[in-house]
Amino acid sequence: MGVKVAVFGATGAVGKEMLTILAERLFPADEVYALATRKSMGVELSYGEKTLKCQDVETFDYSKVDLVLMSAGGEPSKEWAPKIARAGAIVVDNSSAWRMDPDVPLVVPEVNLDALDGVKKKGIVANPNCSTIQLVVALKPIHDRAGIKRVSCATYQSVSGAGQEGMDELWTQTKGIYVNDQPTPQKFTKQIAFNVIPHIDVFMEDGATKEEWKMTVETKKILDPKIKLFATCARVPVFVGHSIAAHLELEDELSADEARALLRESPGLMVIDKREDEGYVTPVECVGEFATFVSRIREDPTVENGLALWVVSDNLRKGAALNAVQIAEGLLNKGLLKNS
Ligand code: 2RA
Repeated sequence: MGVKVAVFGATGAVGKEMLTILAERLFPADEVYALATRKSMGVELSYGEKTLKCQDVETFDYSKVDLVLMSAGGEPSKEWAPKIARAGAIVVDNSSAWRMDPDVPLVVPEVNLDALDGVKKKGIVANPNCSTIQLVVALKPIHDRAGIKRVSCATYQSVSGAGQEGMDELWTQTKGIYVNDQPTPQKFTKQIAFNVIPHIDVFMEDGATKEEWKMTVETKKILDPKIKLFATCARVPVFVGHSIAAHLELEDELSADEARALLRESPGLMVIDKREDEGYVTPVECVGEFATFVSRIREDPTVENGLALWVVSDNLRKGAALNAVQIAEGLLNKGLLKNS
Protein backbone atom coordinates (compact mmCIF):
# COMPACT_ATOMS: atom_id res chain seq x y z
CA MET A 1 0.00 0.00 0.00
CA GLY A 2 1.30 3.49 -0.88
CA VAL A 3 1.99 6.33 1.49
CA LYS A 4 -0.62 8.98 2.22
CA VAL A 5 1.00 12.43 2.19
CA ALA A 6 -0.18 15.96 2.95
CA VAL A 7 1.69 19.18 2.15
CA PHE A 8 0.88 21.81 4.81
CA GLY A 9 1.50 25.30 3.37
CA ALA A 10 1.05 24.05 -0.19
CA THR A 11 0.46 27.48 -1.75
CA GLY A 12 3.85 28.90 -0.68
CA ALA A 13 6.97 28.84 -2.86
CA VAL A 14 8.43 25.85 -0.97
CA GLY A 15 5.08 24.07 -0.66
CA LYS A 16 4.54 24.17 -4.42
CA GLU A 17 8.09 22.84 -4.91
CA MET A 18 7.38 19.99 -2.47
CA LEU A 19 4.41 18.88 -4.61
CA THR A 20 6.51 19.16 -7.78
CA ILE A 21 9.40 17.16 -6.36
CA LEU A 22 7.15 14.44 -4.86
CA ALA A 23 5.92 13.89 -8.43
CA GLU A 24 9.34 14.27 -10.10
CA ARG A 25 10.91 11.67 -7.80
CA LEU A 26 7.90 9.33 -8.14
CA PHE A 27 7.53 9.21 -4.35
CA PRO A 28 5.26 6.14 -3.78
CA ALA A 29 2.22 8.06 -2.55
CA ASP A 30 -1.26 6.73 -3.25
CA GLU A 31 -2.85 9.89 -1.84
CA VAL A 32 -1.47 13.45 -1.81
CA TYR A 33 -3.36 16.34 -0.20
CA ALA A 34 -2.61 20.06 -0.57
CA LEU A 35 -3.37 21.97 2.63
CA ALA A 36 -3.49 25.71 3.20
CA THR A 37 -5.29 28.32 5.32
CA ARG A 38 -8.97 29.03 4.72
CA LYS A 39 -8.30 31.99 2.39
CA SER A 40 -6.75 29.56 -0.11
CA MET A 41 -9.58 27.02 -0.05
CA GLY A 42 -10.21 25.62 -3.50
CA VAL A 43 -6.98 27.02 -4.96
CA GLU A 44 -5.75 24.51 -7.53
CA LEU A 45 -2.14 23.31 -7.44
CA SER A 46 -0.14 21.01 -9.70
CA TYR A 47 1.09 17.63 -8.50
CA GLY A 48 2.77 16.16 -11.58
CA GLU A 49 0.04 15.62 -14.18
CA LYS A 50 -2.67 15.94 -11.51
CA THR A 51 -4.37 19.04 -10.10
CA LEU A 52 -5.10 19.21 -6.37
CA LYS A 53 -7.64 21.51 -4.72
CA CYS A 54 -6.40 23.05 -1.47
CA GLN A 55 -8.09 21.83 1.69
CA ASP A 56 -8.30 23.62 5.03
CA VAL A 57 -5.47 22.98 7.49
CA GLU A 58 -7.94 23.60 10.34
CA THR A 59 -10.47 20.93 9.40
CA PHE A 60 -8.33 18.30 7.66
CA ASP A 61 -8.31 14.81 9.26
CA TYR A 62 -4.61 14.14 9.88
CA SER A 63 -5.27 10.59 11.07
CA LYS A 64 -5.78 9.58 7.44
CA VAL A 65 -2.22 10.41 6.36
CA ASP A 66 1.18 8.87 7.16
CA LEU A 67 3.34 11.90 6.45
CA VAL A 68 2.97 15.68 6.49
CA LEU A 69 5.54 17.94 4.80
CA MET A 70 5.20 21.37 6.40
CA SER A 71 6.36 24.75 5.15
CA ALA A 72 4.19 27.33 6.86
CA GLY A 73 6.48 29.23 9.21
CA GLY A 74 7.48 28.77 12.81
CA GLU A 75 4.31 29.75 14.66
CA PRO A 76 1.91 27.48 12.68
CA SER A 77 4.46 24.68 13.03
CA LYS A 78 4.71 25.07 16.80
CA GLU A 79 0.90 24.84 16.97
CA TRP A 80 0.24 22.12 14.42
CA ALA A 81 3.25 19.76 14.30
CA PRO A 82 2.56 18.21 17.74
CA LYS A 83 -1.18 17.87 16.96
CA ILE A 84 -0.43 16.16 13.65
CA ALA A 85 2.13 13.84 15.27
CA ARG A 86 -0.43 12.90 17.94
CA ALA A 87 -2.85 12.01 15.13
CA GLY A 88 -0.28 9.43 14.00
CA ALA A 89 1.46 11.12 11.06
CA ILE A 90 5.16 11.96 10.93
CA VAL A 91 5.90 15.65 10.32
CA VAL A 92 8.85 16.92 8.25
CA ASP A 93 8.96 20.62 9.11
CA ASN A 94 10.80 23.25 7.06
CA SER A 95 10.55 26.02 9.67
CA SER A 96 13.17 26.77 12.34
CA ALA A 97 10.67 25.94 15.13
CA TRP A 98 11.99 22.45 16.02
CA ARG A 99 15.55 22.43 14.63
CA MET A 100 17.36 22.81 17.95
CA ASP A 101 14.97 20.60 19.96
CA PRO A 102 17.12 17.73 21.32
CA ASP A 103 14.24 15.29 20.70
CA VAL A 104 13.85 16.31 17.05
CA PRO A 105 16.34 15.08 14.43
CA LEU A 106 17.77 17.76 12.13
CA VAL A 107 18.60 15.89 8.92
CA VAL A 108 20.42 16.24 5.62
CA PRO A 109 20.21 12.71 4.17
CA GLU A 110 23.68 12.82 2.52
CA VAL A 111 25.18 13.76 5.91
CA ASN A 112 23.32 12.21 8.86
CA LEU A 113 20.54 9.95 7.55
CA ASP A 114 20.67 7.67 10.60
CA ALA A 115 19.63 10.58 12.81
CA LEU A 116 16.14 9.84 11.46
CA ASP A 117 15.87 7.00 13.99
CA GLY A 118 15.28 9.77 16.56
CA VAL A 119 11.91 10.56 14.96
CA LYS A 120 10.28 8.07 17.32
CA LYS A 121 10.57 10.57 20.19
CA LYS A 122 8.23 13.33 18.93
CA GLY A 123 7.19 12.22 15.45
CA ILE A 124 8.80 15.35 14.02
CA VAL A 125 11.86 15.75 11.77
CA ALA A 126 13.30 19.21 11.20
CA ASN A 127 14.52 20.36 7.79
CA PRO A 128 17.63 22.56 8.27
CA ASN A 129 17.99 26.13 7.02
CA CYS A 130 18.62 26.35 3.27
CA SER A 131 22.13 27.81 3.50
CA THR A 132 23.10 25.20 6.10
CA ILE A 133 21.89 22.30 3.95
CA GLN A 134 23.98 23.10 0.89
CA LEU A 135 27.04 23.85 3.03
CA VAL A 136 27.05 20.59 5.02
CA VAL A 137 26.56 18.49 1.87
CA ALA A 138 29.89 19.91 0.65
CA LEU A 139 31.60 19.81 4.07
CA LYS A 140 30.72 16.20 4.93
CA PRO A 141 33.19 14.34 2.64
CA ILE A 142 35.99 16.79 3.47
CA HIS A 143 35.33 16.43 7.20
CA ASP A 144 35.38 12.63 6.94
CA ARG A 145 38.65 12.66 4.96
CA ALA A 146 40.67 15.49 6.58
CA GLY A 147 38.77 16.77 9.61
CA ILE A 148 37.41 20.33 9.60
CA LYS A 149 38.53 22.53 12.48
CA ARG A 150 37.01 25.83 11.39
CA VAL A 151 34.82 27.30 8.65
CA SER A 152 34.53 30.98 7.83
CA CYS A 153 31.91 31.70 5.19
CA ALA A 154 30.01 34.44 3.43
CA THR A 155 26.63 33.74 1.85
CA TYR A 156 24.93 35.41 -1.11
CA GLN A 157 21.29 34.44 -0.61
CA SER A 158 18.56 34.87 -3.18
CA VAL A 159 15.34 36.75 -2.49
CA SER A 160 13.25 33.55 -2.78
CA GLY A 161 14.64 32.68 0.64
CA ALA A 162 12.16 35.30 1.83
CA GLY A 163 9.34 33.63 -0.10
CA GLN A 164 7.12 34.87 -2.91
CA GLU A 165 7.01 38.34 -1.32
CA GLY A 166 10.78 38.59 -1.57
CA MET A 167 10.72 37.69 -5.26
CA ASP A 168 7.86 40.13 -5.91
CA GLU A 169 9.77 42.95 -4.17
CA LEU A 170 12.90 42.46 -6.29
CA TRP A 171 10.81 42.40 -9.46
CA THR A 172 8.73 45.49 -8.56
CA GLN A 173 11.74 47.49 -7.36
CA THR A 174 13.82 46.64 -10.41
CA LYS A 175 11.02 47.72 -12.77
CA GLY A 176 10.34 50.80 -10.60
CA ILE A 177 13.90 52.05 -10.87
CA TYR A 178 13.66 52.12 -14.64
CA VAL A 179 10.52 54.26 -14.53
CA ASN A 180 11.62 56.39 -11.57
CA ASP A 181 8.88 54.92 -9.41
CA GLN A 182 10.84 53.95 -6.29
CA PRO A 183 8.50 51.84 -4.08
CA THR A 184 9.59 51.86 -0.43
CA PRO A 185 11.10 48.57 0.79
CA GLN A 186 8.52 46.28 2.45
CA LYS A 187 9.92 42.75 2.77
CA PHE A 188 13.56 43.82 3.02
CA THR A 189 14.99 46.57 5.24
CA LYS A 190 16.61 48.42 2.35
CA GLN A 191 16.47 48.48 -1.45
CA ILE A 192 17.34 45.04 -2.82
CA ALA A 193 17.36 45.90 -6.53
CA PHE A 194 20.97 46.55 -7.66
CA ASN A 195 22.01 46.28 -4.01
CA VAL A 196 23.32 43.84 -1.35
CA ILE A 197 21.87 43.70 2.19
CA PRO A 198 24.11 42.18 4.94
CA HIS A 199 21.13 41.27 7.10
CA ILE A 200 18.88 38.17 7.07
CA ASP A 201 16.45 37.48 9.92
CA VAL A 202 16.85 39.41 13.23
CA PHE A 203 19.93 40.78 15.00
CA MET A 204 21.13 39.00 18.15
CA GLU A 205 22.93 40.30 21.25
CA ASP A 206 26.44 39.55 19.90
CA GLY A 207 25.84 41.39 16.62
CA ALA A 208 25.26 38.25 14.56
CA THR A 209 21.98 37.82 12.72
CA LYS A 210 19.81 34.78 13.47
CA GLU A 211 20.60 33.45 9.96
CA GLU A 212 24.30 33.47 10.83
CA TRP A 213 23.58 31.83 14.20
CA LYS A 214 21.55 29.12 12.44
CA MET A 215 24.48 28.20 10.19
CA THR A 216 26.73 27.73 13.22
CA VAL A 217 24.42 25.79 15.52
CA GLU A 218 22.80 23.69 12.79
CA THR A 219 26.16 22.66 11.29
CA LYS A 220 27.27 21.57 14.76
CA LYS A 221 24.08 19.51 15.29
CA ILE A 222 24.12 17.89 11.84
CA LEU A 223 27.82 17.34 11.21
CA ASP A 224 30.07 17.78 14.28
CA PRO A 225 29.73 19.95 17.42
CA LYS A 226 33.50 20.48 17.42
CA ILE A 227 33.50 22.43 14.16
CA LYS A 228 33.89 26.20 14.66
CA LEU A 229 31.83 28.13 12.11
CA PHE A 230 31.57 31.89 11.55
CA ALA A 231 29.24 33.24 8.87
CA THR A 232 28.20 36.52 7.31
CA CYS A 233 24.87 36.13 5.50
CA ALA A 234 23.79 38.64 2.86
CA ARG A 235 20.76 39.04 0.59
CA VAL A 236 21.52 39.62 -3.08
CA PRO A 237 19.32 40.58 -6.07
CA VAL A 238 19.01 37.02 -7.38
CA PHE A 239 15.60 35.33 -7.65
CA VAL A 240 16.59 31.70 -6.87
CA GLY A 241 19.88 30.11 -5.86
CA HIS A 242 22.05 30.63 -2.77
CA SER A 243 25.82 30.89 -3.08
CA ILE A 244 28.39 30.43 -0.32
CA ALA A 245 32.10 31.29 -0.26
CA ALA A 246 33.48 28.88 2.35
CA HIS A 247 37.00 29.01 3.79
CA LEU A 248 38.03 25.88 5.70
CA GLU A 249 40.87 25.08 8.11
CA LEU A 250 41.50 21.34 8.16
CA GLU A 251 43.20 19.00 10.62
CA ASP A 252 45.09 17.23 7.81
CA GLU A 253 46.44 18.42 4.51
CA LEU A 254 44.12 18.04 1.48
CA SER A 255 45.20 19.49 -1.84
CA ALA A 256 42.74 21.17 -4.20
CA ASP A 257 43.14 18.25 -6.62
CA GLU A 258 42.44 15.73 -3.87
CA ALA A 259 39.44 17.74 -2.70
CA ARG A 260 38.11 18.05 -6.25
CA ALA A 261 38.38 14.29 -6.82
CA LEU A 262 36.79 13.55 -3.44
CA LEU A 263 33.84 15.92 -3.97
CA ARG A 264 33.29 14.58 -7.49
CA GLU A 265 32.49 11.13 -6.06
CA SER A 266 30.42 12.36 -3.07
CA PRO A 267 26.61 12.12 -2.86
CA GLY A 268 24.49 15.12 -3.79
CA LEU A 269 27.38 17.10 -5.25
CA MET A 270 28.35 18.16 -8.77
CA VAL A 271 31.80 19.68 -9.24
CA ILE A 272 32.16 22.28 -11.99
CA ASP A 273 35.66 23.61 -11.48
CA LYS A 274 37.96 24.71 -14.27
CA ARG A 275 40.36 27.66 -13.85
CA GLU A 276 39.06 29.38 -16.98
CA ASP A 277 36.15 31.51 -18.25
CA GLU A 278 32.82 29.83 -17.41
CA GLY A 279 34.65 27.16 -15.35
CA TYR A 280 32.37 27.64 -12.32
CA VAL A 281 28.69 27.62 -11.38
CA THR A 282 26.51 30.69 -10.83
CA PRO A 283 23.03 30.78 -9.19
CA VAL A 284 21.07 31.05 -12.43
CA GLU A 285 22.56 27.73 -13.55
CA CYS A 286 21.48 25.83 -10.41
CA VAL A 287 17.76 26.68 -10.66
CA GLY A 288 15.63 23.54 -10.98
CA GLU A 289 18.57 21.25 -10.29
CA PHE A 290 18.76 18.70 -7.45
CA ALA A 291 22.54 18.90 -7.06
CA THR A 292 24.63 21.13 -4.85
CA PHE A 293 27.38 22.53 -7.04
CA VAL A 294 31.00 23.14 -5.99
CA SER A 295 33.43 25.40 -7.86
CA ARG A 296 36.58 27.50 -7.23
CA ILE A 297 38.24 24.76 -5.15
CA ARG A 298 41.56 26.25 -3.99
CA GLU A 299 44.18 25.78 -1.31
CA ASP A 300 44.32 28.77 1.06
CA PRO A 301 48.01 29.43 1.86
CA THR A 302 47.23 32.00 4.54
CA VAL A 303 46.28 29.30 7.06
CA GLU A 304 47.53 25.77 7.85
CA ASN A 305 45.70 23.18 5.69
CA GLY A 306 43.42 25.88 4.26
CA LEU A 307 40.86 25.08 1.54
CA ALA A 308 38.36 27.40 -0.18
CA LEU A 309 35.10 26.40 -1.91
CA TRP A 310 32.29 28.11 -3.82
CA VAL A 311 29.02 26.26 -3.13
CA VAL A 312 25.81 26.96 -5.07
CA SER A 313 22.39 25.34 -4.86
CA ASP A 314 18.71 25.94 -5.62
CA ASN A 315 17.49 27.09 -2.18
CA LEU A 316 13.89 26.11 -2.94
CA ARG A 317 14.95 22.59 -3.94
CA LYS A 318 17.94 21.16 -2.06
CA GLY A 319 17.68 24.06 0.37
CA ALA A 320 14.11 23.16 1.29
CA ALA A 321 11.66 21.02 -0.70
CA LEU A 322 14.06 18.41 -2.10
CA ASN A 323 15.75 17.86 1.25
CA ALA A 324 12.30 17.40 2.84
CA VAL A 325 11.29 14.83 0.20
CA GLN A 326 14.63 13.04 0.61
CA ILE A 327 13.92 12.86 4.34
CA ALA A 328 10.53 11.35 3.47
CA GLU A 329 12.30 8.77 1.27
CA GLY A 330 14.65 8.00 4.15
CA LEU A 331 11.75 7.53 6.58
CA LEU A 332 10.08 5.17 4.11
CA ASN A 333 13.24 3.16 3.41
CA LYS A 334 13.95 2.84 7.14
CA GLY A 335 10.41 1.55 7.81
CA LEU A 336 9.65 4.56 10.01
CA LEU A 337 6.36 5.49 8.34
CA LYS A 338 3.28 3.67 9.64
CA ASN A 339 2.60 2.33 6.15
CA SER A 340 6.15 1.53 5.17
C1 2RA B 1 16.37 32.97 3.88
N1 2RA B 1 17.39 31.00 4.85
O1 2RA B 1 17.13 32.79 2.89
C2 2RA B 1 16.32 31.98 5.02
C3 2RA B 1 14.98 31.33 5.11
N2 2RA B 1 14.66 30.58 3.95
O2 2RA B 1 15.62 33.96 3.99
